[in-house]
Amino acid sequence: MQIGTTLTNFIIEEQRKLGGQASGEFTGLLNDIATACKAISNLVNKGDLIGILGVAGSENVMGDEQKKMDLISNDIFIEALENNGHCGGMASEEMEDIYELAEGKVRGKYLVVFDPLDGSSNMDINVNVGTIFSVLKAPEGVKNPTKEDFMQKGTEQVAAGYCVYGPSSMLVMTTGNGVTGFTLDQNVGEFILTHDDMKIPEDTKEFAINMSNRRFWEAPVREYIDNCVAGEEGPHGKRYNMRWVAAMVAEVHRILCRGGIFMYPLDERNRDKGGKLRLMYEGNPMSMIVEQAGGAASTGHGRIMEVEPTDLHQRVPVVMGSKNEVARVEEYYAKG
Ligand code: P6P
Repeated sequence: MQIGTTLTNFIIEEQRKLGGQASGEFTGLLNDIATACKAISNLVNKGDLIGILGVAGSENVMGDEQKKMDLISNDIFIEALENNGHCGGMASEEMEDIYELAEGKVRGKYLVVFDPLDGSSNMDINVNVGTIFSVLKAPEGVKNPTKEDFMQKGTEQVAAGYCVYGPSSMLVMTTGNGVTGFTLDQNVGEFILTHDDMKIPEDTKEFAINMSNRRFWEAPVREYIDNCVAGEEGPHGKRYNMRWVAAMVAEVHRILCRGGIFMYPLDERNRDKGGKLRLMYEGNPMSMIVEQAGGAASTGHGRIMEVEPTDLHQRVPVVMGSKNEVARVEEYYAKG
């Protein structure tokens, strides 16, 4: 029986391509992230058998109610990343400030920003949830990074990825040379290469947006979606399908598999906050993945990865997926 290419082997092979310049620290970091995702997958799959559903009785810095698994997943990431000397600091949706490694821990040169369990409200209804991660480099020589050291544009990311926990657990990542997908073999305990060089079709007939917010949308979004719903007779001349899973990881994974467009635009409710989704650990990592797979990732007016961050929990409007459909939405915004 063939084991296949494990994520560990794949990462080591990627390091080997870099020749002698690679220290192995990046390889170690990605393996630490994979270990965290395996541990989270193991718990997510047990659900109520181990009493991990429901709320934790606390809120995160954005005032979102935290689920038990939000906090458990956050702790798993911290433990996986702070003990091996590859990570110099972390930031997470579930922590107000950056996480400074405990005294005595060896600090690596990479900063990791993550949403440990995106879409966690789906846990209680047994629907997809996921982990999103973004890897930045700490400024040269910085051993005790500050929040300012995390304030890097999405174009500075050295790696990004997600793990979607669904019928199977899949880790999808990029280090800047395309997008690769690995499926977790629960019995072997390894992520196995199953999706080499994932590409997003340039066109699509499938959109993902929370339609219940239509009355809050700006005019360009309302016009674009109304014209999608108009079908073949409408100005887009095609019949669209709609999906909404309420977990960005699941929407983006579907788009990587078969194309589509995912939108969480600015609306009347979230305008003063700058949007709903967060730039550093949702918008930027998913934008790197989508662009590396040949798609586009826009605020509606320009690349998400060009947005200059000023806060760990800064929000950003999101329009990402099949590049010709994203361009169509940008035309609606440009028309005003
Ligand atoms: P709504 C999950 O809470 C999340 O941050 C994204 O993963 C998801 O796409 C979106 O919010 C869902 O938002 O308004 O439909 O609950």
